[in-house]
Amino acid sequence: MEEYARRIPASLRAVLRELRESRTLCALRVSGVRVDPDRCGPTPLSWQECLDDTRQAAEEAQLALVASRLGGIFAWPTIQRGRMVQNLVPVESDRREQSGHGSVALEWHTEDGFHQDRCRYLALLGIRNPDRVPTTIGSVHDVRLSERHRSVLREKRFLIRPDLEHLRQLADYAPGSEILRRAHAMNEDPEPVALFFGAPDSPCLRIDAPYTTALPGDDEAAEALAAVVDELSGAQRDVVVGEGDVLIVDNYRAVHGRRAFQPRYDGTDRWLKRLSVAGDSTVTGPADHRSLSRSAPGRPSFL
Ligand SMILES: O=C(O)CCC(=O)C(=O)O
Ligand SMILES: [Fe+2]
Repeated sequence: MEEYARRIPASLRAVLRELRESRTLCALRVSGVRVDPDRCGPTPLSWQECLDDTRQAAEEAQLALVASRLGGIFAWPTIQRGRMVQNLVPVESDRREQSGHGSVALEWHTEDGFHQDRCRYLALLGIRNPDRVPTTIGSVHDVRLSERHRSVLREKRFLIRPDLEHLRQLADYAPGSEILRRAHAMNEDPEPVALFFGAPDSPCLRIDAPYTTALPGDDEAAEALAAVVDELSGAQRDVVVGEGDVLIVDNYRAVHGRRAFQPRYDGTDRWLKRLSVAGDSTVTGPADHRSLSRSAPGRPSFL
């Protein structure tokens, strides 16, 4: 991998370094990845259909190479059977779901916001996107909040429940397992967390709009949550991930989502590849819980 990583153009290595080192940049779109849509085949009708499909290996390798400049790439055993590069395609039976397979508006979120070990960066590659359906992005730097709200957001007065996609895929894949029991516990009895963390003058955030609440009875936290939700909603911008585009989102500094669209389910729909990159734990401080593991290079999967 190192040998191939060195062949990434110097100009691209430089902007990736800038993203890694910057305290204000929150996303980057790179164009010109070589995608051959004919070789890739028609857009699959489900993620299961392409679990073992190798026709997009060249595209996936390019995505992995670019992403690996930012940190260690990893996958969740709970998502798409632990596939390192996941397929995001509209699925007819999921059209109303808040997931990469729905086609209603996907509300903004930090990826896997509920989890301590969520990714630092999320990388998306466009295989095809003929209707130019936008991904949405909102930066924490664009939110204006009172000092009071900022300090409340730094306290462990919020709950973020796991998104249903983790629970659903795990229930299908490992019914009755210990990990499923723990995932349910995170849903039923989540640990209170802070939504803002990191340097006070350049905060990081974790939040997942549909799954985040203030602690019951904590009106001040509820008010701060409503304020940040409002500001992030106002800060959203559209970014189209077209064929051969890679979008990298700093999952500590930005939220993302997707506009609603009209799928056709005929092999011509929007098709993105997704990869997660692990972060530098010094930004968040030591982990205080690790109840749902992920598989990472060099780290055995818990399943
Ligand atoms: O489809 C997109 O543009 C984003 C999907 C997304 O948020 C995700 O899969 O995590
Ligand atoms: Fe997402």
